[in-house]
Parts: sequence; C-alpha cells; structure tokens
Amino acid sequence: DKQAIRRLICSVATQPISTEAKMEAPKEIFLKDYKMPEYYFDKVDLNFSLGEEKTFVSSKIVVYPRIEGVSSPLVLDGHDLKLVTIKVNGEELKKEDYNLDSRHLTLSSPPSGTFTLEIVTEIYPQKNTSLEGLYKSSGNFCTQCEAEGFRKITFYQDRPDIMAKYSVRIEADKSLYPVLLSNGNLIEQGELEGGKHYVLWEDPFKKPCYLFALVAGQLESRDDKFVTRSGREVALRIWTPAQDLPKTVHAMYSLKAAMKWDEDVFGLEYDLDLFNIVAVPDFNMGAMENKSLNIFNSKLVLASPETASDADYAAILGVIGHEYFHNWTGNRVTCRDWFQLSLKEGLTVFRDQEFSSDMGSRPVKRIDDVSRLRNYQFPQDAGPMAHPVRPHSYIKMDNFYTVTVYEKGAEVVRMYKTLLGSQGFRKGMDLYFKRHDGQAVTCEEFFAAMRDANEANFHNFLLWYSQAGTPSVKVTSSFNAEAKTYSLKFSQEVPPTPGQQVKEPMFIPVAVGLLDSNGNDIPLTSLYHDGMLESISASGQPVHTVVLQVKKKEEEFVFSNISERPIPSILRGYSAPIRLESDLTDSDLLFLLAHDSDEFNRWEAGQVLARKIMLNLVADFQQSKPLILDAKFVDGIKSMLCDPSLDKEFIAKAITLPGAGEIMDMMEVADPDAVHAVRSFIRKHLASELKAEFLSTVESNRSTEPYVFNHNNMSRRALKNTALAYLASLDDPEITSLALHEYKSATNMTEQFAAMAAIAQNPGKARDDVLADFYSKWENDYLVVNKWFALQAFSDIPGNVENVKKLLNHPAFDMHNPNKDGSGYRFLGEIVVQLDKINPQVASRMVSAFSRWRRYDATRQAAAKEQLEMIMAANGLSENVFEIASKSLA
Ligand code: 0A1
Ligand code: ZN
Repeated sequence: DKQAIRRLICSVATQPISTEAKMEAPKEIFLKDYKMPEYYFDKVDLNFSLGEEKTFVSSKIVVYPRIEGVSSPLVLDGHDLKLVTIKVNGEELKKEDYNLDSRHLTLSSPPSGTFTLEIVTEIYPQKNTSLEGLYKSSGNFCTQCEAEGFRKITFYQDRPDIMAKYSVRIEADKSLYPVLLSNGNLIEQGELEGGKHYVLWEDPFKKPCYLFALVAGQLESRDDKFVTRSGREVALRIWTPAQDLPKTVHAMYSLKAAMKWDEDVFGLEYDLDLFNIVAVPDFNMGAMENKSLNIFNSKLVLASPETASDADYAAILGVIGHEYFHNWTGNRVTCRDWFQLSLKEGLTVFRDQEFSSDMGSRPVKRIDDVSRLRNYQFPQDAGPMAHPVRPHSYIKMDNFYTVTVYEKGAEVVRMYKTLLGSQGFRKGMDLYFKRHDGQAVTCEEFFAAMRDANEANFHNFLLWYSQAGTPSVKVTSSFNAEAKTYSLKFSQEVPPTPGQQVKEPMFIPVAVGLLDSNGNDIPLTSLYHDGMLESISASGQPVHTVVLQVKKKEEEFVFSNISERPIPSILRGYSAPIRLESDLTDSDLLFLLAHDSDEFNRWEAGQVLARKIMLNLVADFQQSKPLILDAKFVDGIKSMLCDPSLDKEFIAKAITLPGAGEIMDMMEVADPDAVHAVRSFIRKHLASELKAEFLSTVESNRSTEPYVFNHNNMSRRALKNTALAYLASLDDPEITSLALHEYKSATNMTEQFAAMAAIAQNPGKARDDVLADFYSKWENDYLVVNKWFALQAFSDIPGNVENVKKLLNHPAFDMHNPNKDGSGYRFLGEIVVQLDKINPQVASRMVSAFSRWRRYDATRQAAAKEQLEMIMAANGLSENVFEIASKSLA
C-alpha cells in the first residue's frame, strides 16, 4: 500500500531517544478520559537477539483499525528505545514518515485496513537498573512488563485492552544462556552458527503485553506434573540456579495444591501443557503472573526448614497460589485499563486468601489478613495518598499497586460472597467467565455478573469502588424485655479524603449473631426493618448469624423473639472493611472473648479491649501518670494461654497486642514514643505476671521431630515463640540463657530466628553475640542475611539508626521509631534521592514512609517535611517519586 505509506504525515522528532532524555512535566491520567483504542493488534511475532552490549528486538504486528476504513493516527508507546527500522506492509518508512519523541512513535495516517507493522529496536538490558522491561538479574535475562514495562522493550500500544496472540523467537549464545523461555508452548529449537542457539515459543491465548515474559540464562528445573480433572497432563517446571534446586520442594507442592484447589473450588482448570516458574534474586515486587511463565522474587520460591521460617513457607504457598490463580482472574479475563487493577488483584488476593484458609486455619488466616488491612490499609486510606479501590487518576501507575487496590479490593470481593453465600458467589464467578473469557473488562462487569447470576439487588454497592476512606460505623443496642425485641441501631460516616470531601452512605454487610447468658448462639427467627417483619430462617433451619444490609446513614434492625438481653457479636468474620464502634462494655468484651462461636470475633473482642486499654494508658503516659494494667485483662490473657481446647496458633494471635501502627492510627496526633512505652509496659507486665505460664508454654511446645509445614506444627511453634518473646521482654539473664538454649538447639529457621529475635529485644553483649553468630552461620545465604538485617533495621533498641547505618548502609527505616534528632529522616531522604536514579519504583515506595508526616508531633513533622522538600528539589526526579512526594506535601 505505497499510497498510504506516502500519506504518512512527516513531522520532526522533538528529541533524540536516549536514556538521558529529559523528563517532561509529569502528566496526570484520568479514568474519565478512557478512550477505546483506534487500532487493535491481532498477531505479534517477536524476535530477540540477546547480546552482551545490546539486544535487538524485531516485532511484526498485524494491525487492524477499530472501525474498518477509518484511518487515524497510530500512537505507539516507547521508552529508552533506539529505533532501528520501521516498515509498514514491508516498506521501510523514512524519517519524515513518522514522529518520534521521548515517549511515543506516531504514525499519523496508517493504512485504513489491516496492515503489518515491522519495527526493529535496539535496547540495553545490561544497563537497565529499573527492573522493568528487559533486564539482567545475576547474569540472567528476565523481564517485568506490568504495568508499563513492555514499552521499554519495543514500540507498542502498551495498554491492557490490546490483546493479541504472540510468537516469540529468541536467539542467544548457547553457553551463556542455555535456557531460553517465553510464554506458551515450545514449537521449535535448534543450533545456530557462532555458538548460538534459538527457540520459538507460541502462546495460543490472546494476551495483553503486560503478560509477556522472557527468561534466558543458566538455570535448572525441578520437574513434576499435574493431571487436570479432565485428564490433561501439565508439565510443571520451577527454574533456579542449580544450587538452589533443593529449595524448591515446597514451591512445587504449593503449585500443585493451588492447581487442585482452583479445580475443586472454582471449577477452573489450567489451559496449557506447560507451566513454568522462574526464581530471580532481583525483582521489584513479590512475583508476576506472566502467561505460563511466572517470574518470582526468589524469596517467594526458595525454602528449606533450615533457612525459611513458617511465615516464609506460608507466604510462598499464598503467592504461588496468587500468581497461579491469575491465570483465570487476570489473564483469561483481564483489565480494560489500569484503573481497573483491582478487578484482577482484589479478586486474586481474595482467591489466594481463601486458598490459604483452606490449606491451614481459616480463623487464623482471617485474623492475619484483617491485621494487615488495619495496620497498612487503614493508614493509607486516612492519609494524603488515600484513593478508592478503583483510583480516579494517577501519574505513575506503579504507585497504585497498593494495599487499597489489593487488600481492600479483596475485602470488596469478600463482601459479594458474604451477601450471596458460597453458592451464589460461585454462580457469579461462573457467569463472569462465561461472559468475559478472552476480554479486557471493568469492575462494573464483575459487579454485573454477580448481580445477574443471583438476581440480587445490590443497591449502591459500586460506591466501594469509587469512594475512598474507611467508613466508620457506630452501633447502639437496646433490649425490650416486654416486647422481647432487641434493637441494633447503626449510623455510618465516610471520612473526607483528598479530592472527595462529601461522601454518600455505603452498602455495608454486617454479619450479626446474638449470644445468650450461657454463651450460646440464640436462634434468630425474624426481624423488623423498614417497618416490615422479615423472616430470617426461610428454610426453617435455625440461623445463628444473619447478614444485615446497612445502606443508609442511619438504620435500625430489631430482632424479635429474644427473651433475654443478649450479648451481640457484630461484624462476624469481619464482614466489611470498616471501623466499628459499639456500646459493648468491657465485661461484654470479656464474655465474647470467652464464648463467641465466631472465632474471628472472639479474637476481635480481645483486640478491642486491648486497644481501649492501650489508648487509655497512652493518655496516662502523656500526662505522666503511673501506668496500671487492669487485672481482668491479665486474667483474660491467662485463660486463653492455658485453654487446652483452643488452637495454639489462635492463642498466639489472641495474646498478641495490637500493633503500634494500629494504635497510632486511632490517635488525634500520633505519638510513637508514648505508644512504644505503653506497649512495652503491657508486654513486660504480662510477662512478669504470667512468667510461670509462659515458661511452661515454651517447655511443653518443644519438639525434636523433623520440620513439617502443617497447621499443627506451625501452631506449636507459633505459640512457643510468642511465649518466648514475652519472656524476653523481662530482660532477665535467666531468660536470656533459656533463649540462647532455644537458639542453639533449634533445628529449623522458625525457632532459631525467633530465639535470636527474643534475645535481640534487649541491647547488650548477648544481643551482639547472637547476631554475630547468626551472621557467620548464614553469611552465604542472602535470603537469610536479609532476615538478619531486617531484624536489626526494624529493631526498637535506642540509637538504632546509627546501628543500621554502620551495618550495611541499608535503606530500611521505620517511621514509628522514636528518632527525634531527625537523623533517620535525613538518612532516608538521601537514600531516596540516590535510589531514584537506579530504581524509581522502589524509591517511591520508600518515600511513602514520609507520607503521613502530618500525623506526628511538630518536631517529626518538620524533619519529614524538610526531607520531602529536599526530595522534590532533586534533579531529574522520577514520576514515581514525584507523585508520592508532591501528594504528601499537598
Ligand atoms: N501482578 C503482580 C504484581 C506486580 C505488579 C507490578 C510489577 O512490576 C512493577 C510486578 C509485579 C501480582 O499481583 O502478583
Ligand atoms: Zn496479583
């Protein structure tokens, strides 16, 4: 089509493409501006020639216009690329036929029908320190394309609604890169001249470019297989450097468990004959769900009893599951645009949470997930970076891989299940796949599938996607003995967040049970609501938990046939991501702690009580009053600790105090010193009052059996380690030698590390010695050394910043540490500026530590603000860091 080619409008490239291209003013991108692409890509053939200095990438793309016969400009994204040649329908374009700037390659009027576009680019993976696009990690090539890294590999419409079928040919030196991997099936391989070889991969499924992956290097695989329920045999391979292969047993177990679980619970089968996982040491996130070629941060693959803790084993199980589950929720059905990220992430986190629950203890998993939400997501939702589960705008998408999109997003998915029940939820999922397999869709489509499959009335549920901020719900109760009714009155408030001053009431599912005076669940029969009497037990079966649908700013529900004043168990299983305030008394809470059949709420009752106590003590501390701990609280903890009927991991959770972050989040002005002092005081007090019980807990939970990753054994270790940590707070030489004994006799990392951590609570020679010993044991295992470092970096001991600096010059930092001199702030500020030049994604994550500066006292505020301003003034700041720093100062 020579005519069409000649018609391409010529303009001048504004800037040469180079790695030093100047940053343009950061541009904010809005959801409301979404436009469908003018062109789609059908088939993409990529050809990589991997070299030591440069890599050539050739692409051949079949392009067709959205509307046949209409030609509009085709804008391709490209960043840090050197354009070598560009052809349309086989004809090379001249410089004047296209427009090239530092971020785009524009063909102003391409042919108006289907055409082929061929582009050759030159890239420099060896120089790529950002860990996005194609880069090198420990000598191997690997890729990371989500969210917008593919544009660093070749010119492309780098957006998830462009889905195409890919074939990938890779050629490279055979001795340096014996293994060459990409997505899909291996079609062909062979030798080439000059010591080179090549492979050809073909992925039969359409995919967005963010799911593209390539790996090349010296790797070996652990091989296994999985037979799907329809009888197809899938080859499973986990790739690592040869010496790490023994540490992939647990990852393989996790993968097979995930594959089976997705079949059993969601009826979802794997769709190719090969599934690869590659572990790389340099990776910005946890892992990535590239189609059939998942790439993982090594710490989420490699484990052995001696080097990985129970928490590591559990994280590996969860993340292997997460990435695998993305094959359906993310890959087969993907996102229309990046604002919809939670469509795949919230849903997939929900799925991995459920998987881990089914593989271990459901209540304990729920407790962990809710704690995480409270400690990380609540503060985000109350700070300058607060954004809805589906953000309205972003400068750099990388900054929106957040606890809000992931964890709050998972809570939103969980609410559908709470409202619809397991079967209704499954019907909704089935319909979602039936309607949208192979498509790039939005959160509304997920909502509609849930609604339509169940003919449900979801009212204003979609507000969960658009309103930021954690709703606050107050509930007051009253019992009417004559009428035998029990009323719960709810009122809700959603706090203002940046750009959203006024909020509408949300649709909040509140799961409620009522306990009688013996602690048993009262059968619930009917309730009055909106002037109507509604039956609760439609099937005639007794119902012990009912899900109230709170939709208005103020709303009352009245249970009938209640003959004694009940103790309410509200928000069972944490049925909505809200802050709940109730009129429960301390004795109600102690009663729930002892009796609630909902284990989550049992734990929660203890936490509510602990939070109350901690906040009161913080006030006392601030007024220099003596600190006194309520004896009833000590008794409550004691009875949990000594209750043989309880799950040990549950006990470990139930006797652990709420984190400092959670308490500061509830304060008008966060006071880290006071919270720290109060938390230490309570821990010490409990340890000294319950010393005998803690000691016997440690003793009775030792084991000489070899390490097994299962709930029983993990529970035992968790309880033992929690008891030891309490005891160590006493800073008593006898306890130190006990901990040292545990440290020396430990046969697994869980117990060895916990014993070291216990000793390291207190500064002194024992601490220095055990840290030195541990380091010398493990200095050759970087994953273990990372743990060793993290322990010290996050330590509470006085003067810790100097320790940390001295140690490794490592960027770790805890905003909660009391470092009034501001040296910690300067330390972090400098690191951010340096790191931003190398890896903007990680640098911007570190700036987030400053983002809640306004919550602190004047001295800390000044120190943090100074650093934020210093960062903003730095030369050549990345968009990533710019976005967080500027929003934090706004
Ligand atoms: N989709 C991955 C997370 C991920 C996101 C971005 C990345 O690079 C910037 C890497 C991984 C997941 O949810 O696991
Ligand atoms: Zn994910």
